[in-house]
Amino acid sequence: MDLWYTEKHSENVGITMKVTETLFSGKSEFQQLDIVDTLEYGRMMLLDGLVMCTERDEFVYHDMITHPALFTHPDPKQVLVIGGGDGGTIREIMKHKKVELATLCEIDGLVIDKSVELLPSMACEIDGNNPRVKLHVDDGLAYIREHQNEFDVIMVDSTDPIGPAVGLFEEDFYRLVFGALKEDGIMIAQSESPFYHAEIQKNMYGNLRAVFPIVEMYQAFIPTYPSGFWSFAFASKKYHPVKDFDRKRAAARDFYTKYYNEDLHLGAFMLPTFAKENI
Ligand code: AG3
Repeated sequence: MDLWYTEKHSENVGITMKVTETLFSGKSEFQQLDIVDTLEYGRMMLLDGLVMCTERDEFVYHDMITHPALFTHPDPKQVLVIGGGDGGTIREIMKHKKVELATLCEIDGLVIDKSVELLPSMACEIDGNNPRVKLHVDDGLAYIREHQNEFDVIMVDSTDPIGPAVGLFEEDFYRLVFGALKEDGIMIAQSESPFYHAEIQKNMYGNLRAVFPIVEMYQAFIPTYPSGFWSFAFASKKYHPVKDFDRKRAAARDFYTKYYNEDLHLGAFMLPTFAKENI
């Protein structure tokens, strides 16, 4: 039998992959979770039918949601990840020796459990064995309300703004994030595709600008996401991701990054005209 999975990226376009095996399929209190094996991209996690990550291209997303902020902030010690239950973001954060503690606040415990079981290359640091990682199964909004003025960097590793993540794109949430950061803190959030999601971006970046003095967009090429042209928001109280970037420290990193490097850090903030119009 030939089994193919399609995620529609618009009414008329989608991405289709040949599936060899369904490893898990089930519904949590929050969403539908599926983990399947594909011929081209390896194991793949879907939430409510949308591609979250694949073994083959997750390095792009997880390098880019973490390293630009961690090489801009001079001394990131306390880091919070909201969402990110697959563990890929925490895995990259752990490569930074300056980080004393990374907290993962994921609303859906099933995503963490199934990632540890079925996606070990991503979830290797969230299996409960790393003392520098703290796991919290909780709503991100509720969590940061109780943890004001605590973090150097906060990364919002969310799904699209439908379902449980809607609140993570709103101004009220960004105000709470602002308060949860120390006075020179940085927030990163995945910010959808400039090609397909102009309206979502305009709304999201408007909300960020209402709260943070420095707001920039940067891009990454992620083959399995809508259009492949993906983006992240860099919202900051003090440090600018290009002007305050410590190129020497990034170049001297003592770990391998398959996507990120000190040249790409700067290049990622250079945007095509149509993307600039969304921020
Ligand atoms: N976060 C999901 C990005 C959104 C993808 N959207 C889509 N396929 N329509 C990824 C989580 C990885 N840690």
